[in-house]
Amino acid sequence: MENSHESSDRTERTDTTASLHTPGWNKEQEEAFTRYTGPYLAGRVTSRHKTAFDVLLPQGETGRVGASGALRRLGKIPAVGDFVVVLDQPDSGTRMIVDILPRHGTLSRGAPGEGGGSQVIAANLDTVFIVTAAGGDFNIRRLERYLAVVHASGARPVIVINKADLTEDTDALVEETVAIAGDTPVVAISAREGGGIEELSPFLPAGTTVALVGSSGVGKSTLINTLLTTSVQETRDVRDYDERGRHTTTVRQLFSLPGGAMVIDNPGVREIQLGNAAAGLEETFADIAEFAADCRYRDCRHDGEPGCAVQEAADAGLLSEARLLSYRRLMKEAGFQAEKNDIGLKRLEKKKYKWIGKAAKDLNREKGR
Ligand SMILES: Nc1nc2c(ncn2[C@@H]2O[C@H](COP(=O)(O)OP(=O)(O)OP(=O)(O)O)[C@@H](O)[C@H]2O)c(=O)[nH]1
Ligand SMILES: [Mg+2]
Ligand SMILES: [Zn+2]
Repeated sequence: MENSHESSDRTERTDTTASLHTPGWNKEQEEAFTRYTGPYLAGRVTSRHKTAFDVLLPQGETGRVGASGALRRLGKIPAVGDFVVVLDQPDSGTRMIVDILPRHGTLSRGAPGEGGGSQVIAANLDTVFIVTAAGGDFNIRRLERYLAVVHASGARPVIVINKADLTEDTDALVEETVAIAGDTPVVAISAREGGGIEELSPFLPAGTTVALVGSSGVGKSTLINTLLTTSVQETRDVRDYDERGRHTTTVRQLFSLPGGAMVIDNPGVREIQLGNAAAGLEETFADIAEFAADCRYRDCRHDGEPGCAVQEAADAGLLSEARLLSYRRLMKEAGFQAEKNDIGLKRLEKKKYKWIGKAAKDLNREKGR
């Protein structure tokens, strides 16, 4: 009896400090949160819906809450993985996100469509599993593109080759991948059968957040189910993809693993847009950057300039021609998107005012405009 009394006492004490123990957050976020005294909770966005967000709250409870008007007026949209400040006033029934705590490891992509700009896919990532599969999906050039995007995010990439059970020669795929991966670890697994899964555990210590990205049908949700040791995410036979071209996972979602790591399942994408990944290209093509140190011109684009050491390396067989082509293509695309993003930003500014709608007009009138 006494024991149970003690433990309920402890639970109560935990209540008041619980907001300081949001799993996965860092010092910077914790510090930013200390500015909030009063009826505020720190939480983490696990899923985003049309107008509301699922937020994991300190007691392990998940609440569906909206974002405050002030936050929306600032154009701040919480993303999955974000640590947020929730105003919680049970008396008045108010519960809403009022702030987004500082982000790190943010995965973005160039927004589709004419607007440009970049979209935050997921925030506060330590690691990103770039998932591909033996068979039709496996493509070195696509992996380079993913590497560029992930390197630009600040999170650490890991290449996961799934469906190892489908091929006799996993080693060859791994070897081919390692050749372009630089320092990025490459792991071959079979998510469905569980083969090689334990090799992922060094990347999943308690408190880390990992996002899974990759084409539709490579087995991201299957891997999450295996890691969760229960089937939470719906998966579907690959043959259905070809016939209907639909994706199984449609909502981005964060899950807590039994070991204390958190994983984010993403809907498969056809081709990831580079967005502002120019910075990530340097790291992805570190071998080219090394050769480039000997180019005659400092701003050499390694595209036919005289005295280009990169071209010389390719001619000498030290660098594959296909990889050089891939580099050029991605560089051009990144440059193009950077331009597009500039235009997009201006448009976004205008759009933002449209969103604010009447409120903005009122505000402008007040300002005497
Ligand atoms: N042979 C084999 N099949 C697998 C493996 N992992 C997943 N699959 C199958 O691949 C199909 C697609 O798996 P999903 O997990 O739904 O793929 P996904 O990447 O989540 O797809 P989206 O949600 O559309 O992005 C399913 O039929 C899985 O059973 C594996 O290791 N080996
Ligand atoms: Mg899925
Ligand atoms: Zn050059």
